[in-house]
Amino acid sequence: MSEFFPNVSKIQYEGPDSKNPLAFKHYNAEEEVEGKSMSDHLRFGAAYWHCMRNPLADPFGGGTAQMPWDDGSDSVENAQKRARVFFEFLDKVGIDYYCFHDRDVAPELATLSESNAALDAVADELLRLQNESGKKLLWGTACLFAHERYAMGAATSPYPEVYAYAGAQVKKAMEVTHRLGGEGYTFWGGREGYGSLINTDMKRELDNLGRFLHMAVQWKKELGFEGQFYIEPKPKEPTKHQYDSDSAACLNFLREYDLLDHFKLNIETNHAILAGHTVEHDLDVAASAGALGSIDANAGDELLGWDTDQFPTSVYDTTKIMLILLKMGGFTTGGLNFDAKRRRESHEPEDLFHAHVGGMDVFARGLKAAAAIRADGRLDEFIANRYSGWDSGLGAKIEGGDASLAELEAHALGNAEPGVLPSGRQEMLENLLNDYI
Ligand code: XUL
Ligand code: CO
Repeated sequence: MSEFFPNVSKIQYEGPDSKNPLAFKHYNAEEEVEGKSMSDHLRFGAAYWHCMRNPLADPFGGGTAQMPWDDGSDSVENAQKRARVFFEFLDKVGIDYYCFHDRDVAPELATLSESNAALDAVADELLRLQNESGKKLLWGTACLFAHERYAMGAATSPYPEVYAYAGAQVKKAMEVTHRLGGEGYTFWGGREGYGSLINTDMKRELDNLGRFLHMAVQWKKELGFEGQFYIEPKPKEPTKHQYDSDSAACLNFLREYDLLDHFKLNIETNHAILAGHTVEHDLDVAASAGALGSIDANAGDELLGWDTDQFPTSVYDTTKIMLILLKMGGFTTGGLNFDAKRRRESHEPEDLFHAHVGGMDVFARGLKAAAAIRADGRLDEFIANRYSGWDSGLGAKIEGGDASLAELEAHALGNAEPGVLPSGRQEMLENLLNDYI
């Protein structure tokens, strides 16, 4: 069997003292943290689109990525060969899951039937590779944003013919995801939004999006697909306003259209930041609604206000993410999908490994730090204490739903002023966090 990455052997855990750049210093798949292996906690996934299809272009210049295995053609053979390259990468880097769009794995051809046939043929190869390697599909999705027919949206297009094409694509992508044993299916509203309200009937577009997702729920039942549906929030880019702008907007949309039972959220780090939040904010909003499903792990750049899709490198950020995940009890169907690309300068195949190894290690450190903070207990204890007034007396009565404004008034009139409040101790708690990082 030919090797596509002859210079890279299987990445091993060598511990924190290792100087080998292609070794894990912290991610030790089998090591247990809070009674579960690191690989079970983290459930890493690799993004087919960034690893195999991203040429690393930018608005000022074309692609730089070296892909010596790719003949640049739209042939099924080329697509199948890419799948073999990808599985060698997964095996060597030690990532168990992957995610794809229909059009990443297989070419878009002259007609929908031809594209569907190509997708089936590539799915045959993906299934063979999965069976051979034990690798699994975290989620599949349909690319409803690249082709020019989707320039004005897909499920929110002003044009029913486009909407139908998008429906056909989702139907097929779900079928393939099901065939590959996918544990989830993601809807990212690539161009579901607007460039200007001046030419947009927003209410009509949102109603149509609601209908579209109900059709997907119906098809899921007919298929017998038991994977989890996710919506992935993003506030802007490519459109100026995306309807699924953040966790709160998605949850509101799902409630309004009676879809909340069928969907969870797939939160992407840099999307939350583009929405003007921290990632822990959007994760917490989703988790509080019982709807935190999966994570697209990446990072932005503090000085750039767009979706740079960089690999995560901040232990501080991963610690905060892991604190929320551990509190939630961990993933069920979801995982940490590296929706991240190398910089344009990192064009060699080997850079794919450096990027993922770093991302895996930084999440392993975040996991260990978060577990240590939980074991220490002072952070949780502080918060429990801060809100302990709600556990009994007046607080418990209010939380039990038994209080009226008249009773609150009687209480306030009959008691002294709340007085000087205890400190929030933000800096002390930030120091505590840093003690473990
Ligand atoms: C785009 C993005 C997508 C989704 C899947 O910003 O994150 O790649 O994750 O369509
Ligand atoms: Co994403």
